[in-house]
Formats: sequence, structure tokens, C-alpha cells
Amino acid sequence: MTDRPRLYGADYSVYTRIARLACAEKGIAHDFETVDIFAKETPAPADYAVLHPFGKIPALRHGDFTLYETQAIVRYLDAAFPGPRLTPEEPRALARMAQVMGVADSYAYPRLVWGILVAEREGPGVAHEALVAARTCLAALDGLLESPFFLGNRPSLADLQVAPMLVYLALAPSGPALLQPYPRLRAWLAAMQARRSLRATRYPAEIG
Ligand SMILES: N[C@@H](CCC(=O)N[C@@H](CS)C(=O)NCC(=O)O)C(=O)O
Repeated sequence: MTDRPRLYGADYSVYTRIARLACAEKGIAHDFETVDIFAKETPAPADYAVLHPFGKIPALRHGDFTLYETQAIVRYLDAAFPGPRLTPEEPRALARMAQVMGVADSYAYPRLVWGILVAEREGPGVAHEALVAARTCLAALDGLLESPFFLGNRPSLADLQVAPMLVYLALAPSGPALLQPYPRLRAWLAAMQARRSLRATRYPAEIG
């Protein structure tokens, strides 16, 4: 298949960034079309509902093949394109990768991005329960981290799934204090942020 994949999403979006990171890590040339799902004045184009019936970002088109759900997108990109493999073959490593990605989606995204960053920036502030929930999540991620990467010596899709969430957490007013007890996780995040892929996909909020 020779068509360039086309990714639909927004530069501020955690999940769009995960897909863009997969492209960047593998060197996949692609087209990017902004779909600003939160913009009231410029809503997603009417035909976007065909690409994503749940109205979220990102979505991917590759030739006549379309896909939504970020884990599916990054697994497809990793399997269908050349470049460094981001998925291990060994059964336990593969299971661990799936576990970390599941933890990211089920716990880190709601607890760290919405429960802390968005609550502090836009909401009434962070409730005690939200801080407890965030700490539980960070402790679990720290426990799963096999430095230098989640699966040990090689980066995988697990690193790409978690990094955009922790980048946002670190930008929240209480983010640094929440991360403070976890030096290994902080070192991992700093190393991830130094990677070319993360530098090329920075959130507007990171730039200024
Ligand atoms: N399960 C989806 C989640 C995607 C998602 O939540 N994207 C956010 C932006 S980072 C979104 O589109 N939010 C819009 C909304 O919830 O209305 C995936 O893995 O792709």
C-alpha cells in the first residue's frame, strides 16, 4: 500500500499526540488534518462522524482503510509500516505493554489529565479524592516501569501511550508535587520529553 496515511486530530489532544508519536518514532510520512473537536465555532466537519461515530479524535485513513481508537491506530501503524518495531513479541512483554496501555486509558487519562490538569485549569480545583486517585495511578505506573522504558531497554507503544498524559500532568499546578515521590517516573518522563518525537509534537501549552 503506497498511500500516505491521513491522521485527523488536534495539536492539544492527548490521543492525537499518541498517534503522532507512533508516526514520528517510525518515520511515517503522513498528512495531518486538524479536527478541533472542542471548538464551538468550527465544529468537526459533518463527514467526520463517518470516520468516528463517537465524535472523538484521532481517526486515521489509509487508502480505503479507516480506523478509530488510538490503540488500534498505533498498533496498525506499527505493524503496517517499516521503522523500529514498537511492539514486543515475547508473550509477557506483550501482555505488559497491553496492561500499561490499559492503565493509561482507564486510569491515567481520566485521573491525571481531567482529574488534575483540567480540574485545576478550568474547574473549581482539585478535590482531595482526585489527588488520592492520581497518587494511586502514579504509584501503579511507577511500579510497572522497567527503566529506562516501560518494557526495559526498548521503547514500545506503552511509552507512547503514557507520555502525553504525564506531560500534561507535569504542566498542572500540582503536577510536580504529585510526581515528586517518583524519581524513576520523573527520569523516564524527562528522557521521553527529550526524544525527537515528543519535541516535534509538543502541545501548544508546552510552547507558551
Ligand atoms: N478511546 C478513544 C479516546 C479518544 C479521546 O478521548 N479523545 C479526546 C481528545 S484527547 C476527545 O476526542 N475528546 C472529545 C470529547 O470527549 O468530546 C481513543 O483511544 O482514541
